[in-house]
Amino acid sequence: MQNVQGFSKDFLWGGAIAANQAEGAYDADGKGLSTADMVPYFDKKDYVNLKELMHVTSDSIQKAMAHSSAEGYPKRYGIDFYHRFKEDIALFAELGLKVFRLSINWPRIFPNGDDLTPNEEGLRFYDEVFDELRKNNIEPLVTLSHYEMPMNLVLNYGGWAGREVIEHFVRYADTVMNRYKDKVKYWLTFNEINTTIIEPFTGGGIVEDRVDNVMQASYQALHHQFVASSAVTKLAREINPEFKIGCMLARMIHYPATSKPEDVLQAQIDNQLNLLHTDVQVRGSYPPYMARYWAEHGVSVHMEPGDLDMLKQHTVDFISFSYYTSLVSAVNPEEYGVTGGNLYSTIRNPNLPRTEWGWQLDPIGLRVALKEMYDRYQLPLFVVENGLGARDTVEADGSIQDDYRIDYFRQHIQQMKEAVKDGVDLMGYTSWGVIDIISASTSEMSKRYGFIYVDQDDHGKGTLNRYKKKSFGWYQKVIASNGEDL
Ligand code: BGP
Repeated sequence: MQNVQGFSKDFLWGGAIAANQAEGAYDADGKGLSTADMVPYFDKKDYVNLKELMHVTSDSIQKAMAHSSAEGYPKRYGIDFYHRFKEDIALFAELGLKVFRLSINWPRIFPNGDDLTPNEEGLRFYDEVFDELRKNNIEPLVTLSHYEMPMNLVLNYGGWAGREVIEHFVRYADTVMNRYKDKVKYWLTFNEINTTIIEPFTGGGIVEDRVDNVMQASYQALHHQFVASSAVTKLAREINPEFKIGCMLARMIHYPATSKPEDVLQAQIDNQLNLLHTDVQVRGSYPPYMARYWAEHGVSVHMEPGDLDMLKQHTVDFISFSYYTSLVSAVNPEEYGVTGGNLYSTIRNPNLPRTEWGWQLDPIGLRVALKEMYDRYQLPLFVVENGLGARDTVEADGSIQDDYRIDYFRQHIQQMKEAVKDGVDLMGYTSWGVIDIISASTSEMSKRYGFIYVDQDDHGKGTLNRYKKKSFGWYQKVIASNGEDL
């Protein structure tokens, strides 16, 4: 029976980051180049045309591969978490985090992806990080691939469109799950797996100008990720039956622009295309609506014998997702104005405020998403990303008065609590960018999410000192009161 009063007493309050946006040290201790290392700082501030912002081409890759420093490539230097993790984890402990979501940087472990033996120095680094977390009573929640893969797999296998990548990923997962089997219990296979369709390079290592048909390549890559994810789930259960394996979706809830049935139908289609991913990973099979969609778009996904069985037999233990904004669908979208978001732009919703980056803020949408996903799957849910990207100002006295961030979190956590009272089985919540990191979509440092401020500008200048923002004390109170004191 759910606790109608609010969050369960073992609710996992936490914070999240990703290796490629935080660690830096992009070529230290044997690490190979990753897809994230190819993304330059982008000076144009067109936050609506995100395709352009996140776009990586054969030419830009060639340039990046020849560029042998971190300058101009912010994800290569991150916030130097690689060298400062002890200081950061001490701050997380002070904040009261019970769980910390991070990712393992795949090319730190297998620099080329297809190497047969792992890089010991990379493995040692995560041993130290997990030990430090455990010492501070913080449970790690680990994503195996968060928006990066070894570049060699992109150049030589076509990224995830290449079937061989499954075997390389499984070897990587086998290595780290065995190594950390007593240190890590919660694992996610792919961050925002739907990104492979929306942003094929970031999600699937697909260079769009190197394939004939981007949509075809993306769905093929996604299929390989589904199979890899199931194979890793199977393996995980053999390595340690106590492991809990989750899928991870960028939940993009679509509202119809009007009550016109055509718009309602369009919103339903868009919601289905988003939930396709959890349908496969939770229910264990492709939903019936995909056959027609693929046929109408000339997509034909090649599947090997045994693939569908693998998907069926090894489904996840829990569902995690990110939630930042809601989207709007219309049968004639060109009749409306558009706004940004980090994965794609959407129609403007006149009922919602927007950030400078065009993200529409919708706390109630989080409750809707939670209820609807629990209705659909009846599996424990975990909100593993939610947060506000904003520019912060350091006052003359050194303080950062981020009341806007407190308001954002208060409203979202409030709605989450309502969903729990509605009966949703919610395991935990990890706020995104618990400490300021490099933005995934814009590579800016100045789009900040943290409760902890990092002194660094968009061009990598600054002391890298960490400072507590006003929101730090607020979130500390929220955790200490188990979500009662908002
Ligand atoms: C999610 C990603 C994160 C992340 C966050 C905020 O889609 O999983 O890696 O950074 O969005 O996005 P951004 O950094 O673009 O503001």
